[in-house]
Amino acid sequence: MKIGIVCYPTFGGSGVVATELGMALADNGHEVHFITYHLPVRLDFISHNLHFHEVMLEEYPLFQYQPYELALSTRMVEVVERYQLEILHVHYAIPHAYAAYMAKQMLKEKGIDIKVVTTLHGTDITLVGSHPTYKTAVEFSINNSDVVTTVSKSLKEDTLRLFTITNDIQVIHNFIDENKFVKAHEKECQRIALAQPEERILTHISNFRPVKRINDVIRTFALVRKEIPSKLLMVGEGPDRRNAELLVKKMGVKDDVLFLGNSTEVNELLCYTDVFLLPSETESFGFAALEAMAAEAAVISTNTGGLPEVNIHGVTGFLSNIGDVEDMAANTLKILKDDTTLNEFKQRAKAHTQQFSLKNILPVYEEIYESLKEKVS
Ligand code: GMT
Repeated sequence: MKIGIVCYPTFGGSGVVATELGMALADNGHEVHFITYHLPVRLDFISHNLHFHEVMLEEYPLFQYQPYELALSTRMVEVVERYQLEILHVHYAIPHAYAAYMAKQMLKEKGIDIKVVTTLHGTDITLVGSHPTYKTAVEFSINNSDVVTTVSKSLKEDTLRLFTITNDIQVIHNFIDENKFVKAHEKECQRIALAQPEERILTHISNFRPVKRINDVIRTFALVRKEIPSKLLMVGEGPDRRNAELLVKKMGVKDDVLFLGNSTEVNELLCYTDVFLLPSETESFGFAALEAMAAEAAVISTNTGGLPEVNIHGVTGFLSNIGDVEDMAANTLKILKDDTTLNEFKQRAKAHTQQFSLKNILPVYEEIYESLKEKVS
């Protein structure tokens, strides 16, 4: 099929998931067109089935804010017409579902019936989407999509609780392409480059926004390091990085915390990891934790949102209440107490990712696209 994918092209989870989906669809023979404001960071042009269409913005002195939705819907119309796309799959409701609705109406005028699939990812519903500034438009665009999916059961419940939804919502969990993690593991993992043989490695990956509570990562690590020699890898960039660096100094753990910036090679960085820390305030799914588990890391997370669907308490890691760094540190120490226990957690984490395997999830999206062929809007 010919599918347009609209997403944020950044390091955030929704953009990464959308890009991985597009690449997997292209590998499976579909023609995939990314429509976004720059090349998605995870996109590698390995297939002639992958295309990229940049959304360009025009400066004009009157605009305090450039009207991105207008430019995006115009670009969607152009690409759908030119490449005869059958589906527009938009990831993250704001403003993508709204722009897709407008594109659909414009195409209808031209006699083209484009089908819109909207995947809700998390903050487009919880932190941002339900805010009165956006709520009416978000609700409208969810109710007027041809198909709506959420990345967890928890996010579906949040959507139904926060909005008046008249459309069906299908839960399709995020997925991972295990092959990418197998390949990373086959390469020799040069742990010694980052830590001494007796040290454990803890990792956190995010966009360092307040919702990720990265100070809790550092506080948890500081408690763990008192008991066990260890290093903390902080992967990502964002507004809370500076404060986190100050906290690391204040807590006297500066020499054992490495801030590595953004990375497109997370599977290779994760091969070093024993325990992945995700103490978020809210998390619709926790894709970063799933990637860590695929790389054989145990997970210490909060028990919020969709995290309990990914991280199973006492099996793949542990869940704690938001902000309870003592509990997170105590649980980390339970995992790290000896090699046997650590390896058991790692193996169970890896095994649990099988239910989020690309080979199971990709056909679900393909079935949705196929089913829409028959539907008349
Ligand atoms: O929270 C982020 O890191 C970014 C955000 C996004 O939309 O890019 O992530 C959301 O979507 C991810 C992919 O579906 C989920 O794994 C994250 O849990 C979700 N973030 C939140 O709900 C805070």
